[in-house]
Amino acid sequence: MQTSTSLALSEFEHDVLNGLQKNPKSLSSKYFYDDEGSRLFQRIMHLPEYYLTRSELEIFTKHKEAMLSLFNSEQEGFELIELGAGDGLKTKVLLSHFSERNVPFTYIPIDISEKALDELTANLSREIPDMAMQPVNDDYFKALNGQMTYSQYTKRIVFFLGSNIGNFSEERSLQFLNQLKNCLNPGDMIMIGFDLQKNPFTILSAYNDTQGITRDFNMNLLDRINRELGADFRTDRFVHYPIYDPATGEARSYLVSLLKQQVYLEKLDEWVYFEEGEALHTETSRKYTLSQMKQLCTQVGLKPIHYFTDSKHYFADMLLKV
Ligand code: AVI
Repeated sequence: MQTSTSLALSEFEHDVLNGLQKNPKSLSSKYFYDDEGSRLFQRIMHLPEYYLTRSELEIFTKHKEAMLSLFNSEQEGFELIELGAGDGLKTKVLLSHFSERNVPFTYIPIDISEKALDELTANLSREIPDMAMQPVNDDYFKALNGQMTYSQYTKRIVFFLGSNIGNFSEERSLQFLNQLKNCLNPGDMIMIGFDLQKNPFTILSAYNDTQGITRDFNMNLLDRINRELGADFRTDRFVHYPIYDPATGEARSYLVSLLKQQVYLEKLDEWVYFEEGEALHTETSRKYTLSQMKQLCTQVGLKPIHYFTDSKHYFADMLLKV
């Protein structure tokens, strides 16, 4: 007889069940971003403690002219592909600048959240009406394999901003960069945003804001499992617990069970058990030194051509050539 769990599970169902049944427990941070999670992340980006977005915005504002001359050195125009575009706040600074300069380019934002992408495209169509834009609503790994086709421009510049790379393990980062490189041609470029190692208290506060928005963002993972898998997680029985380890450069977020408890996942007909004090790992946000950044990229054969930083040296965007 087939039990409910032996029926084909979706990737989400499979990963949630696996992650909650292993020891130590962990869930992938990619599952933060349902519509509610994407909305909470937009709020995080405006928090006073979350310096990452402001630092990268400063970099783009300060270096837009230098970036343009590196992107369009042969005046041939380009496709600007942004992976995980979100609200495009930082990129908008560049897009407006390029448009004002009548630079020939097409903007291709790729995002898994349809809502975030709709809002972004509506906003950009209003603010930069003459810009050519081709949004793609997909997981960017899938989009990378299937959707990256040539437009009228042969040169492609891929943006992977906001320290998104920091949410990957080292192995996954190398795999991702390799995969990206294989989709591109010699001469194409990649710009990657890295959060830099700094005062550990500055980093820790970014993941432990006083308004509790990051806590809600982390807890939303449990709410999402409740919504989608009919689970009965009680978020008041868990605590949001972020740490930063300067020895490894890893900020890690956990949800720690405040008591011995069991949770039922109705859709999967499975029980999950937590001990008092047991941790569920939900996210790693890796911070880099400049030499670690370069080493990561050169390991896959990408050539660093320039890096840009903000005035506090909190963040760096590295431009690489394929
Ligand atoms: C999307 N990512 C780069 C964010 C980060 O800083 O790791 C996600 C985030 N998690 C908590 N706050 C923000």
